[in-house]
Amino acid sequence: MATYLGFDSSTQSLTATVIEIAGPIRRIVFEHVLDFDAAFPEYGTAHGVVASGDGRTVTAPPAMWAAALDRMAGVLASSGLDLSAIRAITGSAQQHGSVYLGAESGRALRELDPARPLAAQLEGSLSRPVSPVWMDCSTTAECAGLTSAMGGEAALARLTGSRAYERFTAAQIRKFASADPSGYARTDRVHLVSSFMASLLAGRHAPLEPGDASGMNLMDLAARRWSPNALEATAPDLARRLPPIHDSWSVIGEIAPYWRRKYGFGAALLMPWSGDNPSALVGLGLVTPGVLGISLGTSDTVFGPIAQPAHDPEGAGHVFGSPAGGYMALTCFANGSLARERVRDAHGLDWDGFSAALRSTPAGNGGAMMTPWFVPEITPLVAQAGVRRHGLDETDGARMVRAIVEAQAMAMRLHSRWIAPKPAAIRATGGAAVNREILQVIADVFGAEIVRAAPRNAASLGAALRAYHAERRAEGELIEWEDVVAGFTAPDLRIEPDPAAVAVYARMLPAYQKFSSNP
Ligand code: ADP
Ligand code: XUL
Repeated sequence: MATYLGFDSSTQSLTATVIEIAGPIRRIVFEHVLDFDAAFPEYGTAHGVVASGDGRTVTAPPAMWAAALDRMAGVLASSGLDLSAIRAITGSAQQHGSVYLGAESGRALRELDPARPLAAQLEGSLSRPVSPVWMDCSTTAECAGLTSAMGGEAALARLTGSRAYERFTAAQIRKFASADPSGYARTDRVHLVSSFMASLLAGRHAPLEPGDASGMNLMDLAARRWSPNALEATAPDLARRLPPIHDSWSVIGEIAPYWRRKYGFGAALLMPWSGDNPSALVGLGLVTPGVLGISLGTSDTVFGPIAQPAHDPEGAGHVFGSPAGGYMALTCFANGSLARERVRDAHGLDWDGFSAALRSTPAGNGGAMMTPWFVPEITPLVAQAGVRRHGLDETDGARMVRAIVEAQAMAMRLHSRWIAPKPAAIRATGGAAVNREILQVIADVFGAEIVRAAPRNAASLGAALRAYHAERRAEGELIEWEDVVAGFTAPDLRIEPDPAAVAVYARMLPAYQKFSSNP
C-alpha cells in the first residue's frame, strides 16, 4: 500500500489529506481540518488573522502555523494510520504572505528537538514576529513605487504575470524594508508561507516553486527565475534573502528527524509547497489547457491551466505557474455570492425561491439587464459600487434574480476569453455550485457543458496528488497528469447547455458588453 500526505495551510485552518494508491484502489484515507481560532486561542486571531482597526493592515503569527503543523502531526499519529508507510509529503499555503527569519534560523531548523514543542523552538528565529497576509492592503504607495521603477503596469504584468497588487509580496517586503530597516537588516531569509512550512518539515530552509513564487511580483514568469530588476526595485540586497526556485516536482530531501522520532514518520520524501490556488487546480483535476474552472464562493473566480505565460490584456487577472507544468490564469470577481445574496434578501427569498425565480423566467430576461456591482468590482475594475438597470423593474424579484445571475455569467465569459476563448468544458466548485439553476445559466452563456467537482478540500488533495506524482517521478516512473488525478476528481453532476438558450446569449453578449462598459 502506498500513501501520500498533502497539507493546506490556508487563512483560517490547516488541512491534511492522506491518499492511498494501490493499483485500481485510489481513495482518501484521512482528512482532518484544524481551525486556527478554535485550536489556538492563545494567538488571538479572528478568522485566522489579526486586523488593524481600519482593516488595511492584516497579519498572522507564523508561530501559530508551526504549532498547527505540530498538532496535526499528533492527530495523524493517533489516527491509526501507519505514518512510516507515507512515501512523500508536500503542501500548499495561502498565497503572498511572507515570513521573516534571522541568521540563527538555519541552526534552529537543523537542531529541532523532538522533546520540545515546535513553535517554542522558533522564537529566537523570527526577525519579524508577524507575517503580512494576502488580506493586507496597506501598501498602495509601495505598489506605485514598484510600478514606476519597473516601467509601468503593463511592463510589470508582462514580466511577472500580474501588475503590482497590495497583497503581493514585493510591495510587502518593500514596506518592511523601509519602515523597519534594522528588522530588515536582521532578516536573513524571506520565506512565503509555503516555503516556511516546507522548511519546518525539512529541518532546513526549503526552496519555492513557480506556482507560489509567481504571487510575489518578483519572478520572471517565462524564465521561472527571480527578476534581478524586480528584486532591485523592491529592497536592498534581496537576492541573498530569497529561497531558490525549484521545479514543483523536485525532491528537496527527506522529512527531518524531529518528525520521525516524535510522530513515527519514515523516510518520506518532501517536495516544495505551492500556493493554494495552483494546488487546487490539481485537486480539481484541471490539468489540461482548454478546461475552465469556476469557483462560486464568497467571491467568484474563473481559472484554468494555460500553456504559455499569457497575461490579461485588461490587467485584472493573474498568471501563476502551475505545479503541473505550464501556467495557470485566474480572474477574480468581487461580486459573487455576496451580490446574489443581496438580490435574494432584497426580495425576501431563500435559495429555493431564488432557484424557482430562475426556472420561471426566460433565458435573456426579455432583453432586461443589470450590472452586478453591489460592492466595488475587481473585474472589470469598478472603483465605485453601483448597480445599473436596463428595462428592469427593481421590484420584480424574479427578473432581478435572473438579471444578476445572467450579468455575472456574461462578465465571466467576457473576462475569461484571454484564458480560454471557447472552453471545451467547465468544472464548477464552491458553495453556490450546489445550485443547479445557476449552473444552467453559466452553461448556456458559455455554450459549454458544466461538470461539478464534488466538494472537498481541493488544495490539500492537490498537494497529496503532487506528492504521488513527484515520488513516482523520482523513482523513474513518469505518470501523465490525467492519470495522477484519475479517480479522485470524478464529477457528481453534469449540466448540458440548452441550444435555444445558447443562441439567445450569443446575441445578448455584445449588448451586455456595451451596456456594462458604457457608464
Ligand atoms: P468561501 O470558500 O469563499 O468562504 P464557499 O465556497 O463556502 O465560500 O461558498 C459560500 C457561499 O455559497 C455562501 O456565501 C452562499 O451565498 C453560497 N450558497 C450556499 N448555498 C447556496 C445555494 N443553494 N444557492 C446559491 N448559493 C449558495
Ligand atoms: C490569491 C489570493 C487568495 C489567497 C487565499 O491571489 O490572494 O486566494 O491565496 O488563500
